[in-house]
Amino acid sequence: VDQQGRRRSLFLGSWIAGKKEVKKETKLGMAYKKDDNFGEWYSEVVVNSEMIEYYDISGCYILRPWAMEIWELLKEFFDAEIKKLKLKPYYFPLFVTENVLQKEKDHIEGFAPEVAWVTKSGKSDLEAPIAIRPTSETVMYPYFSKWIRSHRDLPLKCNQWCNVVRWEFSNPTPFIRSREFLWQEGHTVFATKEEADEEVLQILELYRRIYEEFLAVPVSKGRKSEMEKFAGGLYTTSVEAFIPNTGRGIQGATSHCLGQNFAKMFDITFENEKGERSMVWQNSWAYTTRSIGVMVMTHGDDKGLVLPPKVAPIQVIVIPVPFKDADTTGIKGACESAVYTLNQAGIRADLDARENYSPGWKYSQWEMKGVPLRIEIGPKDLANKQVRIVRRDNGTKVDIPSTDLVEQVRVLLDGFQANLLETAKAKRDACIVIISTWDEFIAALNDKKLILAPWCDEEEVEKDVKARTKGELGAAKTLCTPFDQPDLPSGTVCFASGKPAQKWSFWGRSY
Ligand code: 87F
Repeated sequence: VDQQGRRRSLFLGSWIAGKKEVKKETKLGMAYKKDDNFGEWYSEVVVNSEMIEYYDISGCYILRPWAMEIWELLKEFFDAEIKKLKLKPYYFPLFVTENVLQKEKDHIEGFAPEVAWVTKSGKSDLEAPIAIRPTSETVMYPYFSKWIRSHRDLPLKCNQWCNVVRWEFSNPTPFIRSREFLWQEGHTVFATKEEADEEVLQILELYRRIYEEFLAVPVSKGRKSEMEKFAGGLYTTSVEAFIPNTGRGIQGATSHCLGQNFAKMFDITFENEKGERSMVWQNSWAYTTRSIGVMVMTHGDDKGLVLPPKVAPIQVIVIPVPFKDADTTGIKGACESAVYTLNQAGIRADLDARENYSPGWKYSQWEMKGVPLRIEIGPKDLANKQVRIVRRDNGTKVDIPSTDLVEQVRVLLDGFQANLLETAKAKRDACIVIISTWDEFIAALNDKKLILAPWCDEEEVEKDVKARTKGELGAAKTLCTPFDQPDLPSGTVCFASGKPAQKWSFWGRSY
């Protein structure tokens, strides 16, 4: 698909009847509808909302302030939380030598095609090619080995915010699958498995909160199957979201217990209290700018983006509505004062005082950008000492006295945030089907459902399901085994093998 061709916006000219002049306004419109052509709709939303600009390297995107400010808000929350857990900030180099990268051989094997290499400086070949980090285990762990000597050096808790490069070949999508992306990667080292186990879940809970409390996206916490876990680790936990329009699951973030595999490979040992050499226990965990894409897909509508207040760079946009011989100065003053009052109360409000656009044009632009609340102040509002507030999620309008501004806006923003999560949860839940047989499984899969199935938990069976569902849309696989398990009556059998079921797992196609 021609990426550039997706950058489509409608240019509409409007004729003001009865007037001599033609009032030319370019209007950003949505050409695609979410339910008709989801892929094109998504590309259009991220571009028209000014989050993304396409770039001339496939799979690479420019993140504009409207996206970066969201990332910064997520970062602010997460960074403060992990600092409470005593994580320290680090920055390791972007580059890694072939030698070191290969140290992780068994686990890097499947990933090798995605590693990007630098082979030249200017016109001359480098002595040896240098890889660009796809993740930083091999960059960091040789130094962990050096820095850790005794139990007094533990735990070591490292986090870095950075970019990574994975040269993907399948269908690049802004935020969701890009060849370079931003993330945080946490790498921690403990003396005991118990400490590592505990942290895996603490971090997973923070990831749940990012999705549910900030992005208003419902997720399931769970454990990955042996096939789907990070092969280098002991076990993998994740938060999993679901996109009803495509019927695909999407991994929101992962928190791994690496066990002692890397400790063996990189010789990370310490002298314990008894003076004996012991192997460390490690974790690693990450979430990425993909989370922004999941949020866009979940809440966006045919008018564009819909932003949860907690991550909206602008929560309230104030628009003056002067018409006829209105007191323009008075209206502008009332707007400025509203913005000031809201800002003083810690609410992200801004004034759109541009004079070369009509109020109507501004309404659609801020709707496109997903701003939760719009405040309109016109002559009538000015006279009545009130403002009109319009909600982006359901379009409802209320007139409120200016004196109640802060209080009412707070109530509306909280309600908005809660409503988005509730609505998304209801839509997600409506897609969940509990099945018990292979035929029901296939029917549900074709119906774009999120499938909860009793499973024998055997790798061979998951392989078999993958093989039997292979096709244009991609194969079905386990998304996770949710921690929240329904009853599993004894005698329940696996939907795919007929063997005794061990657990309920989520299955489906995924991103
Ligand atoms: C792509 C190329 C090379 C994923 C890759 O999940 C290596 C890899 O190791 C690779 N894609 N992975 C697994 C990453 C595991 C782990 N790393 C730290 C995480 C969380 C953060």
